[in-house]
Amino acid sequence: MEKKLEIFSYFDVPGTVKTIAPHGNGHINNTFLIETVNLCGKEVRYILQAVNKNVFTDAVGLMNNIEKVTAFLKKVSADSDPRGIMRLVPAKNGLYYHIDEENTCWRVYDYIENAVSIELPESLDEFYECGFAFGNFQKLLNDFPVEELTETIVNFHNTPWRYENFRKAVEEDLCGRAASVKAEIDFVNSEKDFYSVLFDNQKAGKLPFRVTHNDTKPNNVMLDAATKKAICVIDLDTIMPGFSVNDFGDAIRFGANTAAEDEKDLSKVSLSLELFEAYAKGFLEGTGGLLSADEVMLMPEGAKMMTIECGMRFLTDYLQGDVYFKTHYEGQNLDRCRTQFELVRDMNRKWAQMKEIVSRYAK
Ligand code: ADP
Ligand code: GN1
Ligand code: MG
Repeated sequence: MEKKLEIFSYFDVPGTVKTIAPHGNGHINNTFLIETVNLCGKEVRYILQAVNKNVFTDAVGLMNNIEKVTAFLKKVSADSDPRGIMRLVPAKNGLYYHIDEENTCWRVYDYIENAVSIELPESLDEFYECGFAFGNFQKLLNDFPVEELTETIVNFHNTPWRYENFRKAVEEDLCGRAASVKAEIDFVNSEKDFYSVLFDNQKAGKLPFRVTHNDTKPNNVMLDAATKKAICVIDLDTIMPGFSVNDFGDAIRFGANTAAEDEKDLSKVSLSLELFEAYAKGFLEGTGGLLSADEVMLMPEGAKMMTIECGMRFLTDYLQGDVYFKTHYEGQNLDRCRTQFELVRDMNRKWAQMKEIVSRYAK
């Protein structure tokens, strides 16, 4: 904890640090909750984060994106809740980050008080709220000058590229694991004709690029602890041009699954159509009518795309020796990939119902 204390001292925070503890369930960055007592004796909390440098190779570009996006949101948002937009705490060097001697980029955010982030939603209303928050986020950023954004992870949701990358990982088989996951590899190959569907629609003029969040897990939204109303969209590292339907879909793959992302008992995995609809309603109401009928009709494709893509990414990481996603036990990426593929199978079975639900919302 010594190191974190030193890093925190580079930020412009008056007062004394009381405690530092690891925080949250993110798969990428290292997140810590810092409790301080300010000069008036009041307890003030912060989030200290080390940006994952294996994942984000241009941390400065990433931090510039976050500065620009949060400043833009401040201009366009009518929200009166001060917790509604993430606030970066300035460093003493005049920037909003500190780069340490190992070239790791650190940042500090105000801690969002009296709030919770959820893993699996406990009610339809909670998931509706997450949908509204991400839909509204897309609406607020609609006029953001996209050319000012650095692409923090190139090809992030380019599923055909992800598939090529997966094929390479299978061929290289760095850890000698490919033979033991033949069924999973065969499943990825069996869906190969699907991977270009969104780009095909984009080329046909039916699916525009928008400024999207690209990592819309429910635990990337803070809800008010008492009312469970959405307060703030967090985890702003992957804001880039993308498809609206992927911001819809990534939340479905995580939150409308009836089981946890790493559930071992696959009989527990299924798509809840009730949660699917609650999120769709929230998301579309949040966008305030921004999306075209074509985009709305492609929401099921977004859900399936994000689920199979994420499964493919977990399997690729398993084949490459678990070097990308944080894992807490051996084989966790394989468990994660299996739940995603099981969910895709269930989506295939429920395809007509998913289409029917969104068709009710298409103008
Ligand atoms: P990762 O990129 O690793 O997912 P996140 O930025 O999503 O990292 O942070 C991990 C978790 O920490 C979030 O899911 C949330 O629970 C918590 N968290 C992050 N930032 C804040 C904040 N400013 N206030 C309160 N909780 C936060
Ligand atoms: C990662 O950072 P986190 O935990 O919110 C990942 C997402 C995956 C998700 C799978 C930058 O999200 O793309 O969908 O794990 N983020 C990055 O749970 O790769
Ligand atoms: Mg996160």
